[in-house]
Amino acid sequence: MIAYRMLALACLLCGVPLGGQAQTYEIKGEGVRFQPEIIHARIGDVIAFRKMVPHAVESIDAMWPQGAEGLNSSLGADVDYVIATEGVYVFRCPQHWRARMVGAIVVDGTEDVPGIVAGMLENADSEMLKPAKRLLKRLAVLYPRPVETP
Ligand SMILES: [Cu+2]
Repeated sequence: MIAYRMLALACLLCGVPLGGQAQTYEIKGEGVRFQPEIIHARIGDVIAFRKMVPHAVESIDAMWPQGAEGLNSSLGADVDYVIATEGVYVFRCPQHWRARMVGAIVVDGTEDVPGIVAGMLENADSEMLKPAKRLLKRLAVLYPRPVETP
């Protein structure tokens, strides 16, 4: 019983819901794309970037949940990232940014994903963030904004 309580406390502290098994999701570098490009995950899940030669992963600051640890891997290196915060995470390969090599993680339970994605799309009008637009449009289709009734 005490052990169970300790476990429950540990799970509370690390944000993993008790009874929920943390999953590992693999994202591979394929050509100049992340495969898959969009992943749905839960807090506590691990995103495992594999087959990263000749790629790298870098969080896009303007499209990353506030307070979440950034991501910045070395060229060609595998990297594991543990999801600790709700939100929508958009990352890129700096080597193939111009080729629009971008990916996203959407965390279950995130409030107003359509609103977040719409905000990111507006941001992506700037010349600097334009390469993210293709992926954000895919996200906007997956998470449409509710139709407003007059
Ligand atoms: Cu790349």
